[in-house]
Amino acid sequence: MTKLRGRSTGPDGLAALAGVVSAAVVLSVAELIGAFFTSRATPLFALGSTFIDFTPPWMKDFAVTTFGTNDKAALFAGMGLTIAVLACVLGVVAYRNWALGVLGVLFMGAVIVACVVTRAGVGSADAIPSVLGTLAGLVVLRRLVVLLWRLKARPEAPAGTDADPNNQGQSVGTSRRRFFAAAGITAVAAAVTAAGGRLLSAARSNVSQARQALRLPSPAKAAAPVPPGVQSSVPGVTPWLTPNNAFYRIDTALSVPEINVNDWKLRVHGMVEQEVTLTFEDLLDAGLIESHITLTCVSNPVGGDLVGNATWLGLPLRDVLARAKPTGGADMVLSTSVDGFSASTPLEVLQDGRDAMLAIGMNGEPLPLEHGYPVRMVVPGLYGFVSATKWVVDLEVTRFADNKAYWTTRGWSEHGPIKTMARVEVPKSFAKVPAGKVAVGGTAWAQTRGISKVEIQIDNGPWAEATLSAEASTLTWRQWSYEWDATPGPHYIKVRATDGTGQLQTEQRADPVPDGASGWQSVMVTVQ
Ligand SMILES: Nc1nc2c(c(=O)[nH]1)N[C@H]1C(S)=C(S)[C@@H](COP(=O)(O)O)O[C@H]1N2
Ligand SMILES: [Mo]
Repeated sequence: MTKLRGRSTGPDGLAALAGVVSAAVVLSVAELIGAFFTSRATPLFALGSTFIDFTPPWMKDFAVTTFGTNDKAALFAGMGLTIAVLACVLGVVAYRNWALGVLGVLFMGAVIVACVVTRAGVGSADAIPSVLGTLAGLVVLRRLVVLLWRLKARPEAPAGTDADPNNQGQSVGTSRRRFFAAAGITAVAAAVTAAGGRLLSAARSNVSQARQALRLPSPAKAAAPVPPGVQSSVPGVTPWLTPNNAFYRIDTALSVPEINVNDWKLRVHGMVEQEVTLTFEDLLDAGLIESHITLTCVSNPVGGDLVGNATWLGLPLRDVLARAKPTGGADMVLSTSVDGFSASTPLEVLQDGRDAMLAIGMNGEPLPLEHGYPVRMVVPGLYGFVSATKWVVDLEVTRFADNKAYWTTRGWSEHGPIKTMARVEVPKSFAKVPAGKVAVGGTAWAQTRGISKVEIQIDNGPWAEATLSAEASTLTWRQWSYEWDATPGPHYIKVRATDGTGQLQTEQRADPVPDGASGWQSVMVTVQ
């Protein structure tokens, strides 16, 4: 008790607390009012998205390697901490010099509003939640600071006499309690307001229900049947077909865009003879195809799991382009999502006959919201960052010389063909296994080229061929298994693949930046 009531929590400490509580009010009020505006326009989402846009490639790479698909949670945590520190400073400034504090708060409010209104697909009216939130925060800050000034106006208790009932500690204590009560009540109110805002926006959004009610047509051209034996015989190897809820998710969207199918439109323009606009209805009525395609993220490290295999339903992009008729000289299609992400895909790849599509279905369901509902691109053989635009709304036929995509302006490559890769999944790295016959298994991929061989090397022994599982198509990954006669001690299992053209996977180690990781994976296991 003495600690709280004594000089250890000086006025600056309390002022910092006032700052944090006021910041919570800014965010929660904006969150609540934001339920009636574009969901991506509340301060936290807008600040976070802006931060992501300015993330240098090494930091994106670090975030994905360190936090994997939890990178967004990590970003929110980091942002929360930064905001808390800034709020402490602003609280102290406001306590010492109110006018300066107000300026600081208004400046922060302006930064938030700037982040909000510069988001793609966000209108200037979307600034309203942030503006009202900032004003509410200012009112609360004023109230708390006034309480602190009153506290300061009282004569200080003489040192070491806190427990003496006859000194002024009583009234200082009362003021303190009043401050803590006000701060506490406001903090609780802010938490309730924020939770209410989240619930309200969830209730107001009906996109998720609309998705559930949506029935997709069957394809005009069904996918080639999956041959038996695509799954590795080794227990514990990844399922050959990745269930939607286990499919990796990578994107810059902090708040998943919510698009109504009735509002969705795709504009195809640029270097075309005929500008084309497609509605969702148009897609449903067109000749849809279905295809098994393995998607891979360029940020996937050697041995990583940012890769998944699904059955996609969609309209071939070559059909879409045939309607628009690209003019000579065009060599790229810049696809843009509703939230401003963009990808540059070579025009020829979209016309060369591979199953590149505007996908609406994933494993027999409409696309899950976080995988691009209602429409995304899927292009076999290219990393997602140059091809797999989710929530896609715009295709511009253009030239690499004239336009740059989202990640290309941030240090990543312009082109992104998928590199041949093999991965050991069983046993896991650093596993302890009993001596004798050990089942080794995993997956390899080289989309559009296929996998013709996977080899295993134990320690520095000879390379031995693994048994390949059946191949569904060259657009999908291929699993493998190998029986290892393990002797006690520590051992290294190394893996490498050869693609369908006979090209051996490169041993050359490369980081994901700028165009994908490479190298042979090696896992260490202990045989007992
Ligand atoms: N709108 C949008 N689409 C996007 C991205 C993005 O950030 N925004 N990321 C791309 C990247 S880098 C990859 S690897 C794939 C991942 O798709 P998935 O999340 O469905 O697995 O989406 C691509 N499409
Ligand atoms: Mo990616």
